[in-house]
Amino acid sequence: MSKKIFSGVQPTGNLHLGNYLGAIKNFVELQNEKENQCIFCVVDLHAITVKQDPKELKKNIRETAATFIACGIDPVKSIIFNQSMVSAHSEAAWILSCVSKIGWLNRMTQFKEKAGKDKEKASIGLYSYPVLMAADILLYDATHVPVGDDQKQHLELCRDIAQKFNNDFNVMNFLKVPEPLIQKQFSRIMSLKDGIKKMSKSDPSDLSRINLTDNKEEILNKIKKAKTDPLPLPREIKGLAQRAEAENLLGIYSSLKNQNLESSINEFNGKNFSEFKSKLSEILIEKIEPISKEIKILLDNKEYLDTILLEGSNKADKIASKKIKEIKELVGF
Ligand code: AQP
Repeated sequence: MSKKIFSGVQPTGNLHLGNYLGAIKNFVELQNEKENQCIFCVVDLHAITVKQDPKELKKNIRETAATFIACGIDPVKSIIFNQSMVSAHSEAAWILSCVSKIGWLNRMTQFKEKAGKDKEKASIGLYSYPVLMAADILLYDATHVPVGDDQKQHLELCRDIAQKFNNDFNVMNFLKVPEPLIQKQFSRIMSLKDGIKKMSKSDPSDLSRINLTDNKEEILNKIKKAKTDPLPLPREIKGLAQRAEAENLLGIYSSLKNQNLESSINEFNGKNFSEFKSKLSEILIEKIEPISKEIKILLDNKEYLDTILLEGSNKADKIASKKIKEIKELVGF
């Protein structure tokens, strides 16, 4: 059955291995299933929910588009665009925020994590971020949304918002209730420095993540310095209990190799970390270095990237402006 796929990535800096294994790798697989219609968005409106330097933001928008393409998203098969170019996203976000309940948003754990201790100083945009995300998805009648595990709660909220809008305006199935597509395994890649913290662009330590722009030397250095524990690798899965770093590194290895955790455990059966780390670096270099080289080539061709984004935005706008018109009609505008 054909799926309508929508997903987005924030242009908030270097994309990393977590974005790749948790989301973009899956985008490419979905795109390559013949029947699917895919839309991948550089969510720049989401990016400004925390302060951005305008020059950096512009650079990061192109870099995110370049990363999509370098990872295998084909702008001919899929729509690649940036959110701020399609005004329906902002309009739909406002209308949907008037349908959403404060109590629902109060439960969002990502806001709590990102706002930190001083919630009063966080922007209203950061708080209502999931409503904008719902607008993104619902404008395109997306049936499936591939995301990392950290976005699961936002997807559930999107489903609630769609259902409430349909009920409030008495239009069964007008906003399509989307299904999350979250990989069963390795859907949350953790920091290389702390196995219980998510790998993230905003972590101040560059050693905490493998960037998709890292070269061979950087990958080798980061894996060499990645946190481990004093024990050898386990001989069975249950030996990973309370060993977050070992589990994360074995997860990364398995995901890159497209094999399950058990196969990786059997492969390194009780060996020490140094042997495993050299194999892990090898597969990382094999998979990430070509992406990193391609990103650099694409970034030298800004005009090409701008054309892809412009053409993608025109295609997205055709779909989204039709839907927002219908939404406005239902609301009574
Ligand atoms: N560590 C991760 N493991 C698995 N998936 C991840 N994703 C992000 N980090 C991981 C998935 O990547 C997609 C795009 O994410 P995003 O950049 O839009 O937002 P984010 O989740 O807030 O990513 P970061 O790196 O943590 O950004 P900052 O530091 O700027 O907040 C999503 O599908 C996400 O699930």
